[in-house]
Parts: sequence; C-alpha cells; structure tokens
Amino acid sequence: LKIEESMREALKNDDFELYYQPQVKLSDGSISHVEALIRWRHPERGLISPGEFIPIAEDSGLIVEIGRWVLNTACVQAKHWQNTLPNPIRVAVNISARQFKSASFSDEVAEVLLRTDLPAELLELELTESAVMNNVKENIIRLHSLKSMGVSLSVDDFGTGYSSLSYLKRFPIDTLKIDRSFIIDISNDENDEAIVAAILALANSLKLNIVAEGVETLRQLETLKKLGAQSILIQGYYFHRPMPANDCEQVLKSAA
Ligand code: G
Ligand code: G
Ligand code: MN
Ligand code: NA
Repeated sequence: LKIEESMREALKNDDFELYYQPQVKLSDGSISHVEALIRWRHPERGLISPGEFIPIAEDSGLIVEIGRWVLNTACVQAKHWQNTLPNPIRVAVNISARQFKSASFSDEVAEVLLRTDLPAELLELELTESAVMNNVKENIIRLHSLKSMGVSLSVDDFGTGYSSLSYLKRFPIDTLKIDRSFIIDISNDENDEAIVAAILALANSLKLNIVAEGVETLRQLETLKKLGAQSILIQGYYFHRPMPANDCEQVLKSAA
C-alpha cells in the first residue's frame, strides 16, 4: 500500500517522466519512430524503472491514471516535434492490458488527440501480445474502433505469448515488435535465428511492419541484415538507449 500512496503523490508532484528511445530504420539509418518509456524520479530513491512499479500500478488500478498521464504527455511531446522537426515523428505509447480493457479507453484516446491537436497518424499504441489475445472477439471490436481514428497499433513482446496466427490476420494491427528474448542470442542460436526468420516471413505475408527490440551488438544487427530484414526498424542500445525528451530531440534533429 505504501508504494501505491507514493505513486499517487508522484502523479500530484509531477515526479514521473517520459524517456524516449528511437527506432532506427535498418536500410538507411533514418528515424521516424520513437517509443515513450516511463520513469519515476523518486525524491529519495532516484530514478525507478517501470519494471518495478508498473506491475504494482496494474494490480492497484492506478495504472489507469498513470496511463492517462503517459498518453497525454506523449501526445504533447509528439505535437511539439511535429511543430519543430522537419520530418514526421511517430511516438509509440505502451498501453497496459487493464487500460486497454477499460470501457472509456478509445474515448480517452480520441479526446487526447483532439485536445493536443495531434494527427492520429503520429500516435502508435503498443499492446502486449497477451492483452490482445485475451477476449479476442471483444478486442477485435476495440482495435477497430482505435484503428478507425487513424492511430497505429503494434503488438509488443511478440513471440512470448500464445498468438493464434489466424487471429493475427483478423486484427487491424500495423506492427509486430519482436521480443528481445529472441534477439539476445540470434547470432549464436540457430533456433532463435529460425524463429526470427519465421516472424519476418509472417509479417511480410500479412503486410505488417517489424520492430526488432533489444539489438545491442553489431553481430545481432548483421544477422538481421542477413535475414533480409532491410525494411525493419531497430530499437536497442546498439543505436540508442531511452533518453530524456531534450536529448532525443537532438538525436532526431541530427538524423533528419
Ligand atoms: O524502460 P524499461 O525497459 O525499464 O521498461 C520496463 C517495462 O515497463 C517494459 O515492459 C515496458 O513496456 C514497461 N513500460 C514502460 N513505460 C510504460 C508505460 O508508460 N506504460 C506501461 N503500461 N508500461 C510501460
Ligand atoms: O516491453 P517493452 O518493449 O515495452 O519494453 C522495452 C524495454 O526494453 C524498455 O524498458 C527499454 O529500456 C528496454 N530496452 C530497449 N533496448 C534495449 C536493449 O538493447 N537491451 C536491453 N537489455 N533492454 C533494452
Ligand atoms: Mn513497448
Ligand atoms: Na517488448
């Protein structure tokens, strides 16, 4: 309960912050996508990673409020970049299962786009594979209602859940994010390489975009290139770590 109270305090005191991690196009090094990642700047404990507090926020329901703050902050930032950068930058926001399931979620998305005057194409919503694959019938309706506003939809942590491939075809999604666990050993483990190759083939035939997450080394990058994955986006420490908005803006400016 203690941590729950301090999360409420943090919302009031503006102690949360969004970091941004660029996604780099493998073929030409350009950047037109970034993922927003929440951080908690705790007055005593310093920077706390979301892995520590998001699960607690989910259990307590506070994720709905935190999620609203994240969505609003990311849209304000995306609007700022639309006004100040020469190329369009799409900002991806993580949506927890609980947020996605709440009845008012798509209204909230519509409202924040209107209020921040952000074109819907500049917002991407990242849903985890497990969130999307529960209650498939309901989710297809939810996803269509979001999609009809013009936002992009991506499936986070792809490959870790139990995606039914036949459902995948019926979901109006744009992007699969290959989970980091398949990338870590991709250059040493033939099985991981085969799995990634299969995901690439699947994405290709379903006309989905791909983001490879957690690319840390040149070897991993070379293996992805070898698999013919020129059109994919690379998100990982090899290129950029998540960073504060101002630092990210400098990266976006120099990549433009
Ligand atoms: O940035 P980092 O690797 O520490 O993030 C850890 C986890 O926290 C990731 O699974 C990420 O999806 C999740 N996460 C980061 N930011 C947000 C957010 O704004 N909302 C939600 N729901 N999850 C987030
Ligand atoms: O689950 P989700 O994909 O939303 O979370 C992405 C998380 O992965 C972020 O917390 C981010 O900090 C982390 N991340 C991004 N790139 C790398 C990387 O190259 N290596 C590692 N270990 N983590 C990464
Ligand atoms: Mn994510
Ligand atoms: Na992920």
